[in-house]
Amino acid sequence: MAQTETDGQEVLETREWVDSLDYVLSQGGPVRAGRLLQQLALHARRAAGVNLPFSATTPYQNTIASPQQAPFPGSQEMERRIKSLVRWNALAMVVRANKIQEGIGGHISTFASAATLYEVAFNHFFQAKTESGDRDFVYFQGHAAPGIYSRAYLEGRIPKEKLENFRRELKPGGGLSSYPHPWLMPNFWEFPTVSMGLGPIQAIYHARFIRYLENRGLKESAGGKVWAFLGDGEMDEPESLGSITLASRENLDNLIFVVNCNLQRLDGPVRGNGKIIQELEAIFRGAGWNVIKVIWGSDWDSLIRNDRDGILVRRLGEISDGQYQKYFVESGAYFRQNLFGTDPRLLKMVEHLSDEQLARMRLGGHDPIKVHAAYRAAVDHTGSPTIILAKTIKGYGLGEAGEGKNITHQQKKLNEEELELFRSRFGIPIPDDELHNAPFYRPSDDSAEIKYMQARRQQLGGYMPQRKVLATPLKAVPEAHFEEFYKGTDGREASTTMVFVRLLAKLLRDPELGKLIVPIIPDEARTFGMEALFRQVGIYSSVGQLYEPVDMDTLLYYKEAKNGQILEEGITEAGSMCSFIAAGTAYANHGINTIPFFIYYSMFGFQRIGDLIWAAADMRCRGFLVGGTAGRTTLAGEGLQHQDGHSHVLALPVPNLMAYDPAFAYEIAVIIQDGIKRMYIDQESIFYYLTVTNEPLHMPEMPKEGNIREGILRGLYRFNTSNTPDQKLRAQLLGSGTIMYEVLKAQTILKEKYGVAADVWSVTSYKELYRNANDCERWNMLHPGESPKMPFVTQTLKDAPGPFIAASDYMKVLPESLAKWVPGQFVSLGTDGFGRSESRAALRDFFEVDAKHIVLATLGALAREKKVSIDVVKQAIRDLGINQEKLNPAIS
Ligand SMILES: Cc1ncc(C[n+]2csc(CCOP(=O)(O)OP(=O)(O)O)c2C)c(N)n1
Ligand SMILES: [Mg+2]
Repeated sequence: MAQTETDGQEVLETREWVDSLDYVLSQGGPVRAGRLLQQLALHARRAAGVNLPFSATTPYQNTIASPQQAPFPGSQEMERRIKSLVRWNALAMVVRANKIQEGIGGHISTFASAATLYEVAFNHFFQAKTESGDRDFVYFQGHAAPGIYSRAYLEGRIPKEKLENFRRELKPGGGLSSYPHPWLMPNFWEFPTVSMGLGPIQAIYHARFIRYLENRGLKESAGGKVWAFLGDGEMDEPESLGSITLASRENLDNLIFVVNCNLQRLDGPVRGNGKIIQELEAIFRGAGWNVIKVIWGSDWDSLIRNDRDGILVRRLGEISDGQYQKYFVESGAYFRQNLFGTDPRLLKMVEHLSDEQLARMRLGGHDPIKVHAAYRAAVDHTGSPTIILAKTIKGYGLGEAGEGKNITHQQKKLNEEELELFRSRFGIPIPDDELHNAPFYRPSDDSAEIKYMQARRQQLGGYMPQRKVLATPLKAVPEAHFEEFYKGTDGREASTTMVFVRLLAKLLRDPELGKLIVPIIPDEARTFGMEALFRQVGIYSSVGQLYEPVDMDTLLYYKEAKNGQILEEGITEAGSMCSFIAAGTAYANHGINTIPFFIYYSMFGFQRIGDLIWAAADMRCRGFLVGGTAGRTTLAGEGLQHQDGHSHVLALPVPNLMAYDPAFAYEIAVIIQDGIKRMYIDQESIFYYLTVTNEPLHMPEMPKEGNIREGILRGLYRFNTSNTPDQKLRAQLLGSGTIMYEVLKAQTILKEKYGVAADVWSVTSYKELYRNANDCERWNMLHPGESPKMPFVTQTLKDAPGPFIAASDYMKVLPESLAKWVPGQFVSLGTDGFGRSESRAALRDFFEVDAKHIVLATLGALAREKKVSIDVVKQAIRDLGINQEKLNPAIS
């Protein structure tokens, strides 16, 4: 009894406070009310040590209360009709594709849940071009592609035939790619997002890169936004969350995440036993983002407004996502009983609603008014990035065919009855007898719907998505920058990293080119001897340098500046790669030919962030990836996790990536010079991977004879010829990277001790040679009877006598990929296996790529050709001090 009395008193007391607050609200507005609450909290703490319980979340209701909503500016009815048309054609595209070709796939339910989120943005927010010439960038969720195509069809940008060939890209006339791929649809898609997690992290770094361009004076600040549309399941990817504090730290109010919280992923609920919206709210609020929850549609407004004691919102917050999912598929009666039935006061709140009305209560993400209000608030918000968490139903509108069901993600077929229901629900004028074909439907150009949507897009500057290359080609880069490197180091020793850094410093000083270069480093500048650049061009910081650097009195102090040029990203290869992509695609997105050089520990490149490199390739990204401290035996001491003997193997799969393993300064100069020309003058959609090492070596002068430049670029040239070519015993040694120097030592030993005259070849790119050889073979296969093409590698080596011995600091498979085109016996030495912490000499002995093993391999090959006796080889093992019983490095 006493309990109830206290309860009653509490209720009364609470009411009085709420009434007072209402009064303050009506007189002073929400800002005043917020201040008052803060003062009350402070007072309570001071007076009686009352601490508010920590809460990372706000109650389970919309962040924007209905009175605060921006008014909806368009025609709701017209936009609903347009949205229905987009829905229908998106669905028809997938259903038809799978009727024609069983198993071709496609997704219906992702877009079905996101249609309102997209349509409101298309009609009111996505700026294709503002008056100031700026624009928005949109990362569309990959699986929503059918909806984006469908809209483009209605806009008259994609013909029906192409729609028909969704996922049939090889059909005559072409089709539409399954997901956003700029490589495949270079005039349409800008950002490949379907590998989940890569969209959000790229969006963050893109938004930051825009600020970088603005702060460096390369771009006018004009208020364009970067939007990323994401799945709630996708937020589990580490890349989705891993860089969110960068966005808040950098105050990126040009960035908006829209997470479609349909509570489901592929197999089932995202958080069946929890609440994904609350979880994400806590994470993003904690990280300093502006969080806008769009949970309930307008149907809920009056219920929530009348929930004076907060019992409804409390109850809504108790229910798990798994249970909410159940409500979506259940009847209104179940909903009433299960959700409201726990408290007679709750039941009373909904007694005026029928079961049917209850079942139809819309969620926030399906209500254009709520979605519009959230976007408006996000666009107007300043000082931090915004995330919108919109609650929706996966497969919305599919009814029995999958709405809200666990199977919905994979649903691609609808029977006639299901099609009929969908058609009727969205009011598409297709007669019953045509329904079974799921025909596309587009009203005529002068229909109200098409006119409305065209007018909206016109108002917003044009269609989206649309990919255009805006930059004009660069002018030729002066030869003078490169000349010093052709001369070699004249007896001094230099590592290829030092050479690269010196060349970079020179390019940075070029009056035209210099400003376009974007050096990107994940906390390894000192490792690569690049600290001189700190002072030369500064480290980018959006706030400048707010402290006195501890090394201020040194020459190479850590200089941060608002117009600093280096992107010193900290320890994030993924983030750095995203900066690389942003800078390497600016020629298209921003019309600026920025040239990124991303310099990193080669081991943490392809192996760690290979999928981002793949996305960069898809995006036609340009620039130079520079794998530093590369090579399994060249990086002394670091051991298993650091020594990279396979990045060149992992570079093989990327079709438009040029991969080079240069040995000498002049090779680096030739490659970079040609790279800039091909990418920024000739406008080729390629990018570069270059390995450089930290072993100080004598850099020779570029040989004068032969077509060395062409050889370097195509992958192979003769570095030197044996000076005793009349010798009976001949061999050809192929070297690359620092192992070239072991090859040169082997050449001397072979000559002096074994009377073998060997030529030395520099292989700068096994990948280029492999690609060229395959290209020739393919052509020959397709053109029988015509004079066959000879691969460059065969052509170059065809007159070279003796066996061929290749040695590199990478896996044996790399040279071996050429074996069948090498005109003679071919032996490959490489560094298969786990690295060790050791000295270079010990490592090269262990991996059998040092001079003595090259000598042994050469003698063995000559013995197989019966040119030397086997006893010579046996004796060599003893003379060279080779341990025959040592462990096999490949498996130990
Ligand atoms: C990196 C990656 N892993 C797995 C997939 C396969 N996949 C495609 S969609 C999907 C579920 C997506 O769920 P969610 O992010 O919630 O998007 P929704 O369709 O619900 O909007 C999965 C696992 C993928 N595309 N990318
Ligand atoms: Mg989902």
